[in-house]
Amino acid sequence: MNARHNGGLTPPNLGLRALMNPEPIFESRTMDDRPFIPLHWTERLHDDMLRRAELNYSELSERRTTRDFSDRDVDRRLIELAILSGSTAPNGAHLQPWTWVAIRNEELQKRVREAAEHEERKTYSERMPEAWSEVLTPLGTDAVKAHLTDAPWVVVLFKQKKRQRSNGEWGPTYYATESCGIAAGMFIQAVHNMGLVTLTHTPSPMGFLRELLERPRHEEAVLVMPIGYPAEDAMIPDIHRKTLDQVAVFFDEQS
Ligand code: IYR
Repeated sequence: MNARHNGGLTPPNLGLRALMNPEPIFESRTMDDRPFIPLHWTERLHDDMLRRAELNYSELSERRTTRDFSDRDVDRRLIELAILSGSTAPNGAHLQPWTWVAIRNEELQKRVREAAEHEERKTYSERMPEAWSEVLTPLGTDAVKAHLTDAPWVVVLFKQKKRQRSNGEWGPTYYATESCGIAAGMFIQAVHNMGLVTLTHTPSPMGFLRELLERPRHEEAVLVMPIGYPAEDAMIPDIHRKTLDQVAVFFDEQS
Protein backbone atom coordinates (compact mmCIF):
# COMPACT_ATOMS: atom_id res chain seq x y z
CA MET A 1 0.00 0.00 0.00
CA ASN A 2 1.51 3.33 -0.90
CA ALA A 3 1.16 6.73 0.74
CA ARG A 4 -1.73 7.68 -1.51
CA HIS A 5 -3.86 4.65 -0.76
CA ASN A 6 -3.40 4.49 2.96
CA GLY A 7 -4.62 8.03 3.28
CA GLY A 8 -1.18 9.57 3.20
CA LEU A 9 -0.15 8.05 6.51
CA THR A 10 3.34 7.08 5.38
CA PRO A 11 5.37 10.24 5.14
CA PRO A 12 8.35 10.16 2.80
CA ASN A 13 11.92 10.26 4.17
CA LEU A 14 11.15 8.87 7.58
CA GLY A 15 14.83 8.22 8.15
CA LEU A 16 16.62 5.73 10.34
CA ARG A 17 14.61 6.51 13.48
CA ALA A 18 11.37 5.46 11.90
CA LEU A 19 12.92 2.38 10.33
CA MET A 20 14.10 1.20 13.73
CA ASN A 21 10.82 2.03 15.45
CA PRO A 22 7.67 2.16 13.33
CA GLU A 23 5.61 3.69 16.18
CA PRO A 24 6.47 7.40 15.71
CA ILE A 25 5.12 7.24 12.18
CA PHE A 26 2.11 9.43 13.09
CA GLU A 27 4.26 11.94 14.95
CA SER A 28 6.25 12.47 11.78
CA ARG A 29 3.33 13.99 9.95
CA THR A 30 4.02 17.58 9.15
CA MET A 31 1.61 20.50 9.18
CA ASP A 32 1.50 20.27 5.38
CA ASP A 33 0.63 16.60 5.31
CA ARG A 34 -2.99 16.73 4.27
CA PRO A 35 -5.17 13.65 4.58
CA PHE A 36 -7.04 12.10 1.67
CA ILE A 37 -10.83 11.89 1.64
CA PRO A 38 -13.15 9.86 -0.60
CA LEU A 39 -14.04 11.39 -3.95
CA HIS A 40 -17.69 12.32 -4.26
CA TRP A 41 -18.77 11.34 -7.73
CA THR A 42 -22.12 10.38 -9.18
CA GLU A 43 -22.33 8.15 -12.21
CA ARG A 44 -24.74 9.43 -14.86
CA LEU A 45 -26.68 7.43 -17.41
CA HIS A 46 -25.18 7.64 -20.87
CA ASP A 47 -28.17 9.50 -22.30
CA ASP A 48 -27.93 12.02 -19.50
CA MET A 49 -24.20 12.48 -20.18
CA LEU A 50 -24.88 13.03 -23.85
CA ARG A 51 -27.66 15.51 -23.15
CA ARG A 52 -25.51 17.49 -20.74
CA ALA A 53 -22.49 17.42 -23.06
CA GLU A 54 -24.59 18.67 -25.96
CA LEU A 55 -26.22 21.35 -23.85
CA ASN A 56 -22.84 22.54 -22.56
CA TYR A 57 -21.40 22.67 -26.06
CA SER A 58 -24.43 24.44 -27.42
CA GLU A 59 -24.25 27.03 -24.62
CA LEU A 60 -20.55 27.59 -25.21
CA SER A 61 -21.09 27.86 -28.96
CA GLU A 62 -23.24 30.89 -28.26
CA ARG A 63 -20.38 32.70 -26.51
CA ARG A 64 -19.02 35.64 -28.44
CA THR A 65 -16.51 38.30 -27.55
CA THR A 66 -17.81 41.80 -28.02
CA ARG A 67 -16.04 45.11 -27.51
CA ASP A 68 -19.34 46.96 -27.02
CA PHE A 69 -20.49 47.05 -23.41
CA SER A 70 -23.51 48.64 -21.78
CA ASP A 71 -22.89 50.68 -18.62
CA ARG A 72 -25.71 48.81 -16.85
CA ASP A 73 -24.59 47.71 -13.39
CA VAL A 74 -23.92 44.12 -12.41
CA ASP A 75 -24.44 42.69 -8.92
CA ARG A 76 -21.12 42.12 -7.14
CA ARG A 77 -22.18 38.58 -6.10
CA LEU A 78 -22.16 37.54 -9.77
CA ILE A 79 -18.55 38.69 -10.10
CA GLU A 80 -17.63 36.87 -6.87
CA LEU A 81 -19.20 33.69 -8.23
CA ALA A 82 -17.30 34.01 -11.53
CA ILE A 83 -14.05 34.41 -9.58
CA LEU A 84 -14.88 31.42 -7.37
CA SER A 85 -15.66 29.41 -10.51
CA GLY A 86 -12.36 30.39 -12.15
CA SER A 87 -10.56 29.48 -8.95
CA THR A 88 -11.79 25.87 -9.16
CA ALA A 89 -9.28 25.36 -11.99
CA PRO A 90 -6.76 22.54 -11.76
CA ASN A 91 -3.37 24.12 -11.11
CA GLY A 92 0.28 23.37 -10.44
CA ALA A 93 0.87 21.70 -7.03
CA HIS A 94 -2.43 23.19 -5.81
CA LEU A 95 -0.70 26.52 -5.20
CA GLN A 96 -3.62 28.34 -6.86
CA PRO A 97 -1.20 30.94 -8.22
CA TRP A 98 -3.71 33.65 -9.06
CA THR A 99 -5.09 36.91 -7.72
CA TRP A 100 -8.23 38.40 -9.24
CA VAL A 101 -8.51 42.15 -8.87
CA ALA A 102 -12.14 43.16 -9.37
CA ILE A 103 -12.76 46.84 -10.08
CA ARG A 104 -16.08 48.70 -10.03
CA ASN A 105 -14.70 52.21 -9.66
CA GLU A 106 -15.09 54.84 -12.35
CA GLU A 107 -11.96 56.75 -11.39
CA LEU A 108 -9.74 53.67 -11.29
CA GLN A 109 -11.22 52.30 -14.52
CA LYS A 110 -10.42 55.64 -16.15
CA ARG A 111 -6.81 55.39 -15.01
CA VAL A 112 -6.52 51.78 -16.21
CA ARG A 113 -7.96 52.82 -19.57
CA GLU A 114 -5.62 55.79 -19.96
CA ALA A 115 -2.57 53.66 -19.18
CA ALA A 116 -3.75 50.79 -21.41
CA GLU A 117 -4.45 53.14 -24.32
CA HIS A 118 -1.06 54.78 -23.86
CA GLU A 119 0.63 51.39 -24.35
CA GLU A 120 -1.74 50.28 -27.09
CA ARG A 121 -1.19 53.40 -29.17
CA LYS A 122 2.51 52.48 -29.26
CA THR A 123 1.68 48.83 -29.96
CA TYR A 124 -0.64 49.59 -32.87
CA SER A 125 1.49 52.34 -34.41
CA GLU A 126 5.05 51.10 -33.76
CA ARG A 127 5.36 47.66 -32.23
CA MET A 128 2.96 45.53 -34.21
CA PRO A 129 4.58 43.67 -37.09
CA GLU A 130 2.61 43.34 -40.32
CA ALA A 131 2.07 39.59 -39.82
CA TRP A 132 0.21 40.46 -36.63
CA SER A 133 -1.85 43.41 -37.87
CA GLU A 134 -2.87 41.31 -40.88
CA VAL A 135 -4.80 38.92 -38.60
CA LEU A 136 -6.04 41.60 -36.19
CA THR A 137 -7.46 44.06 -38.70
CA PRO A 138 -10.47 41.85 -39.58
CA LEU A 139 -11.33 41.72 -35.86
CA GLY A 140 -11.64 45.50 -35.67
CA THR A 141 -9.37 45.97 -32.65
CA ASP A 142 -7.54 49.24 -32.15
CA ALA A 143 -5.94 51.34 -29.41
CA VAL A 144 -9.28 52.70 -28.17
CA LYS A 145 -10.29 50.71 -25.10
CA ALA A 146 -13.74 52.10 -24.32
CA HIS A 147 -14.79 48.78 -22.77
CA LEU A 148 -12.52 49.55 -19.80
CA THR A 149 -14.75 52.47 -18.78
CA ASP A 150 -18.07 51.38 -20.31
CA ALA A 151 -18.32 48.03 -18.51
CA PRO A 152 -19.42 48.20 -14.86
CA TRP A 153 -16.68 45.76 -13.81
CA VAL A 154 -13.12 45.12 -14.89
CA VAL A 155 -11.38 42.04 -13.50
CA VAL A 156 -7.62 41.80 -13.85
CA LEU A 157 -6.08 38.37 -13.43
CA PHE A 158 -2.61 38.33 -11.89
CA LYS A 159 -0.30 35.33 -12.05
CA GLN A 160 1.74 34.64 -8.91
CA LYS A 161 5.25 33.81 -10.08
CA LYS A 162 6.53 33.04 -6.57
CA ARG A 163 5.11 31.92 -3.25
CA GLN A 164 6.25 32.33 0.29
CA ARG A 165 7.27 29.02 1.88
CA SER A 166 6.40 28.20 5.49
CA ASN A 167 10.05 28.93 6.43
CA GLY A 168 9.65 32.45 5.06
CA GLU A 169 11.80 31.90 1.96
CA TRP A 170 10.45 32.58 -1.51
CA GLY A 171 10.00 29.60 -3.79
CA PRO A 172 8.68 29.23 -7.33
CA THR A 173 5.12 28.41 -8.29
CA TYR A 174 4.68 25.73 -10.94
CA TYR A 175 2.88 25.95 -14.28
CA ALA A 176 1.46 29.30 -13.17
CA THR A 177 0.92 30.42 -16.78
CA GLU A 178 -1.01 27.28 -17.64
CA SER A 179 -2.92 27.38 -14.33
CA CYS A 180 -4.02 30.98 -14.91
CA GLY A 181 -4.96 30.17 -18.51
CA ILE A 182 -7.23 27.37 -17.36
CA ALA A 183 -8.66 29.53 -14.54
CA ALA A 184 -9.39 32.34 -17.01
CA GLY A 185 -11.19 29.86 -19.27
CA MET A 186 -13.38 28.68 -16.44
CA PHE A 187 -14.05 32.27 -15.37
CA ILE A 188 -15.09 33.18 -18.92
CA GLN A 189 -17.36 30.14 -19.07
CA ALA A 190 -19.00 31.18 -15.77
CA VAL A 191 -19.53 34.74 -17.01
CA HIS A 192 -21.11 33.46 -20.21
CA ASN A 193 -23.23 30.92 -18.38
CA MET A 194 -24.72 33.59 -16.08
CA GLY A 195 -25.75 35.64 -19.10
CA LEU A 196 -23.08 38.33 -19.19
CA VAL A 197 -20.29 39.08 -21.64
CA THR A 198 -16.59 39.60 -21.21
CA LEU A 199 -13.65 40.48 -23.41
CA THR A 200 -10.18 39.03 -23.00
CA HIS A 201 -8.06 42.12 -23.26
CA THR A 202 -4.28 41.89 -23.17
CA PRO A 203 -2.74 45.35 -23.05
CA SER A 204 0.85 44.94 -23.95
CA PRO A 205 3.07 45.42 -22.08
CA MET A 206 0.89 45.35 -18.98
CA GLY A 207 3.43 46.09 -16.26
CA PHE A 208 1.51 49.31 -15.44
CA LEU A 209 -1.30 47.25 -13.89
CA ARG A 210 0.85 46.00 -11.03
CA GLU A 211 1.60 49.54 -9.96
CA LEU A 212 -1.88 50.92 -10.54
CA LEU A 213 -3.56 48.06 -8.68
CA GLU A 214 -0.93 47.90 -5.95
CA ARG A 215 0.07 44.28 -6.46
CA PRO A 216 3.38 42.92 -5.17
CA ARG A 217 6.44 42.33 -7.37
CA HIS A 218 5.97 38.57 -7.59
CA GLU A 219 2.60 39.04 -9.31
CA GLU A 220 2.24 39.74 -13.01
CA ALA A 221 -0.95 40.82 -14.79
CA VAL A 222 -1.93 38.33 -17.49
CA LEU A 223 -5.44 39.28 -18.55
CA VAL A 224 -7.87 42.19 -18.29
CA MET A 225 -11.55 41.24 -18.48
CA PRO A 226 -14.30 43.86 -18.59
CA ILE A 227 -17.60 42.23 -17.61
CA GLY A 228 -21.13 43.41 -18.12
CA TYR A 229 -24.15 43.40 -20.39
CA PRO A 230 -23.56 43.91 -24.10
CA ALA A 231 -24.54 47.33 -25.50
CA GLU A 232 -27.90 47.24 -27.27
CA ASP A 233 -26.19 47.82 -30.60
CA ALA A 234 -23.20 45.56 -29.83
CA MET A 235 -21.39 44.29 -32.89
CA ILE A 236 -19.20 41.24 -33.40
CA PRO A 237 -17.00 40.19 -36.30
CA ASP A 238 -18.58 37.70 -38.70
CA ILE A 239 -16.18 34.86 -38.00
CA HIS A 240 -16.62 31.14 -37.51
CA ARG A 241 -15.06 28.42 -35.41
CA LYS A 242 -12.99 25.63 -36.86
CA THR A 243 -14.76 22.27 -37.27
CA LEU A 244 -13.94 19.18 -35.23
CA ASP A 245 -11.91 17.77 -38.13
CA GLN A 246 -9.86 20.94 -38.26
CA VAL A 247 -9.01 20.98 -34.58
CA ALA A 248 -8.80 17.32 -33.55
CA VAL A 249 -7.00 14.12 -34.43
CA PHE A 250 -8.28 10.80 -33.03
CA PHE A 251 -6.40 7.52 -32.66
CA ASP A 252 -9.55 5.51 -32.02
CA GLU A 253 -9.48 1.77 -32.67
CA GLN A 254 -13.26 1.56 -32.42
CA SER A 255 -14.04 3.51 -35.56
N1 IYR B 1 -3.25 43.65 -27.05
C1 IYR B 1 -3.86 44.37 -28.13
C2 IYR B 1 -3.79 43.65 -29.42
C3 IYR B 1 -4.58 42.43 -29.56
C4 IYR B 1 -3.94 41.24 -29.77
C5 IYR B 1 -4.62 40.09 -30.03
I1 IYR B 1 -3.59 38.40 -30.42
C6 IYR B 1 -6.02 40.11 -30.07
O1 IYR B 1 -6.73 38.93 -30.34
C7 IYR B 1 -6.68 41.29 -29.88
C8 IYR B 1 -5.96 42.46 -29.61
C9 IYR B 1 -5.29 44.78 -27.76
O2 IYR B 1 -5.81 44.32 -26.75
O3 IYR B 1 -5.88 45.56 -28.51
